[in-house]
Amino acid sequence: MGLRILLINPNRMRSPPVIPIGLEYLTAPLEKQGYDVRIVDLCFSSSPIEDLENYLRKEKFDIVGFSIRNIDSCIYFNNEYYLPEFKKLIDCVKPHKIPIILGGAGFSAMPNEILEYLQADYGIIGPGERAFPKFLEAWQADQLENKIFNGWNYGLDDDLIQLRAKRVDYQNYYSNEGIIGFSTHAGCQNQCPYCIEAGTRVSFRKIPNILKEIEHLVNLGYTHFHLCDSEFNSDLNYSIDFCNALAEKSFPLKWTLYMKPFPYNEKLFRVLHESNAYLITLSVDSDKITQTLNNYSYDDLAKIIELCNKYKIEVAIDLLTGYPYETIDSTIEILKFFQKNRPKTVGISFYYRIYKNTSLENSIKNDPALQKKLTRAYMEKENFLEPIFFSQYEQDDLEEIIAGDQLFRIAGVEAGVNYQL
Ligand code: B12
Ligand code: SF4
Repeated sequence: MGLRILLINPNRMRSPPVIPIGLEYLTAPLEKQGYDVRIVDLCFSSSPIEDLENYLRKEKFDIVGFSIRNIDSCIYFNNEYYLPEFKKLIDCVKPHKIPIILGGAGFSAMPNEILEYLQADYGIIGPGERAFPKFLEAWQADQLENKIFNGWNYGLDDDLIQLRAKRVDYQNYYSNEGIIGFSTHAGCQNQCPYCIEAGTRVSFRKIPNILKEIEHLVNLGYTHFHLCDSEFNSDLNYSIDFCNALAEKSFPLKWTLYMKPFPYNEKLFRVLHESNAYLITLSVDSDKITQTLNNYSYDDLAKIIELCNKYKIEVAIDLLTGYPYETIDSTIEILKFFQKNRPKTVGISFYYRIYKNTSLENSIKNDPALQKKLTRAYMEKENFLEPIFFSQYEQDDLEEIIAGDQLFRIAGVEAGVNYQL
């Protein structure tokens, strides 16, 4: 037997709870290498530190991995910052002198800063299916060049068939309004200037393998799914092929997905409908520069809403507005547009969470006028871990424009995600 690996899900955010599929997806490639893998899921634990300590006392491990999915809740109103809670869990592992490795979407956003803050030993950014086994090989051979391994260089292992739901108690999630995730690809080539995923290398899973994964879950009785791609439509042909293949299977399921406004065509919406997609969350910016960078315009938004109506798919807009140098007229224009071209809902965010190594960070760094519109003081050696947002509006400004129209809701003021609408 090879190494004994403990993978920990410290994510206790439960509105809604999210199955740690990142850790599940790592299990198969690690086991393929002969490693012994355990998952400890602390999501529903009422005393996570105690539970983790008990687990560590019971068994011996060669390396412990933490999945850092969320740094914080990313929304200004009622913001929650999770790293201090994770630090306490990491501190429990320290006395056992077991090396600690970090990974996950949150970790990948600011790996150096998080590694230092949490005082962990190593980290992998981006997808881990290929990178984690490579890391372990180099680690055991004492050939590591850096503490941080770049998983984007390795991509996904498209030969894997992920037969999941063995090591995580799905019932707990299902009965608390959590739904089952699956992914078709990783990465996004769009250029949203505030986004930690912008420009990440795209790699795809093989469609027949995804269908086997879904079939396995459906056979276990799970029928409600959330796509876990950054945005579904990175490659139009692939998206259409996936929907066609899923529709052909006629599984008794429904699914919801994130999409960006480009690329698309009518066929995409037809096959989405045929494959039982019932809700699209569409990421939209009112800022025209960002729209142009990502190849779409108001015409595309109008067409997408029309096609969703035609094919009976609900559309929920995730709207970001008030980007640096954008004017209030631009915000009014988009809100008026949605009043006329009505989707199911429009969630409005006008506070931009700032992350290191994004264009937004660069703009803020170079313009003291923008620094005056931050939600906390901009420190000389700002590391952006403790949540910091840019906003040029007050809630009242937006409420005035919305004027009580129930179509709109301000993100974070009320809890809930789109599929719970
Ligand atoms: C789909 C999604 C959702 C869905 C999840 C549906 C579901 N049932 O699973 C919903 C809508 C529910 C959701 C909610 C939220 N989300 Co969300 N979500 C995503 C999204 C698009 C995909 C996440 C995912 O599952 N990916 C697929 C899996 C396989 O990948 P993964 O978890 O990253 O794991 C891989 C690697 O990271 C790595 N890895 C993971 N763990 C580990 C551990 C080790 C040791 C190693 C070596 C490697 C490793 O290997 C894995 C396999 O390749 C990401 C963006 C993104 N593209 O990552 C945002 C994202 C994770 N979400 C985010 C946020 C903020 C939230 C919310 C807090 C929003 C809110 N305020 O309500 C909630 C949190 C809910 C919760 N309980 O945690 C942010 C986190 C940013 C941050 N500040 O940290 C992200 C990054 C989006 C963004 N760009 O801002 N989300
Ligand atoms: S399209 Fe979505 S995932 Fe891609 S860069 Fe923009 S916000 Fe990020």
